[in-house]
Amino acid sequence: MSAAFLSVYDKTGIIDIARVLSQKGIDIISTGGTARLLRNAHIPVEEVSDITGFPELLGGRVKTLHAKIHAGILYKREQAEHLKEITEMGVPQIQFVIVNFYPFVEAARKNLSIEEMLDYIDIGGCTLARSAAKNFPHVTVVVDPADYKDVIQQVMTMGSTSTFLRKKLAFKAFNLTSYYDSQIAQFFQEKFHIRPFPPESSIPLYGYSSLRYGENPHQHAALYGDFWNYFQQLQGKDLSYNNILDIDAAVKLLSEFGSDSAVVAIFKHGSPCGVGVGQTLKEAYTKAYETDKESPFGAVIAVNKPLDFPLAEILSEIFVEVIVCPEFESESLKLLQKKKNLRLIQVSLEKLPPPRYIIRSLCANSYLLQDPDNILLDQEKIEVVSLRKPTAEEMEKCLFGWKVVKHVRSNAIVFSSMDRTLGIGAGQPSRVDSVRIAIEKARREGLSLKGSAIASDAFFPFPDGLELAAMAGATVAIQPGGSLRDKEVIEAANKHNMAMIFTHTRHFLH
Ligand code: 93A
Repeated sequence: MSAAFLSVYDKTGIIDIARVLSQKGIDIISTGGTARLLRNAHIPVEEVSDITGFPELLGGRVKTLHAKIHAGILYKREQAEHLKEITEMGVPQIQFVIVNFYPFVEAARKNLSIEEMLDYIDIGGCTLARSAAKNFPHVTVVVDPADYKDVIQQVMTMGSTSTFLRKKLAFKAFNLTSYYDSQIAQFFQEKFHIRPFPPESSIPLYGYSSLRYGENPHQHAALYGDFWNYFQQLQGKDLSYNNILDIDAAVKLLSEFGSDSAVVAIFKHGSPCGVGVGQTLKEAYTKAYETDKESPFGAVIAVNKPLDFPLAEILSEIFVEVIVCPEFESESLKLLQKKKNLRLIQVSLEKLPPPRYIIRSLCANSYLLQDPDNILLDQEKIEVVSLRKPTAEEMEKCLFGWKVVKHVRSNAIVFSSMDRTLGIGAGQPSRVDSVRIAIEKARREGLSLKGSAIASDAFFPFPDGLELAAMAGATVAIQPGGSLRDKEVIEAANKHNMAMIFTHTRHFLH
């Protein structure tokens, strides 16, 4: 004989679902208040205490925490041993668990005393939900009255529920119990003035490692997830929070380029200060480094090939914080190991899964979540908007600049040739300032922007930035387009005989 266990605080809709189950010949077992309500609605109910032989104890603190109830939920239907045990012990065969919990979260908003709040911590209900969710191959668990209609519909038509629905409901149950407990933990943390780290109990606690500190020394920090399954540290000080951010940004940039040529990216504060491509790592590094010889002090340097001796020699002479590469050749490792603090990180770029989500935390205990920006340029969609078409070479320069600009903090401007950056302007509230900075840096490094491409992560809102670029020597521009003043910007390009292409894709990076 199959049974349904109903124990709900929020009694919305419970009579309807109980009636359907009962009409289908399923026995209803309930706790005090729920049983009373159903009985008043003329639905036959058995009280849990009649089955367990125990009254509800301690004023209701122990109602359903009984072996007979949990065995009735947890037994494996296909296992002879389990069936034998439950038959011998007179355990009910519970196929449905419909439960919702004492409203701890709502109560926490009411400024009650800790004593009062303890009474809102549901123990038995959560345990029922967890037992039922664990045994989802056989048991349907419903923790949200919004799901009653699906269960009713399936029970009416099939007499039972589909595996698909049971899986979904089991997920919901564990999702709710984990949230519910996280809220209790948070309440205790606040009330007991505990400042553990990590404090966000809503973030899963598996696979995290504490960092020495956060963005600044007075901030606690931790790293979550599978990072250390992919990155291997061979030596050096522990990675800092900021190192990890730069490593992440640098490997994302490298992933744009594949492994045909050697590529070197030098990162500081979340933006590249130079990117170079070459036959050898040394050549690629030189191009990257020459973009901005001032900034790489204390940088993260990421390369896409095994680190060879010629580059290791150069890097051993300057102060960098982290070197990231797929592998260190043994001679390089020997040399670099002399710098004890230098962090050496190995990572297989091809095996590195891209992020599933980008998460940013906000005030008001809120989070922003978005997909990662992993759209690649669709060359079919490129639109030439200037009178003059870009030459094949100019196109190459644009494509290089576009790959880089996506990884520069906004407003982002990159001057480039076909295989290297020539000037980068990052993180300015005004786009024209980013252009000015990129030009100024190129000038400082003695680099000519004549014949260069300018890449802009978002449209030029005014012609001014483009005019400056043209005057500095750029002959081609790549940008998403889409400004109200596109017409004026295109006219400016034409006036300077510049070629310009629109990608119709924006790559803001805030
Ligand atoms: O105090 S409890 O954690 N102890 C229990 O054994 C227990 N079992 C179910 N509270 C328990 N419940 C909760 O009682 C359910 O989660 C539900 O919220 C409530 C339903 O009680 P009643 O049917 O008496 O209104």
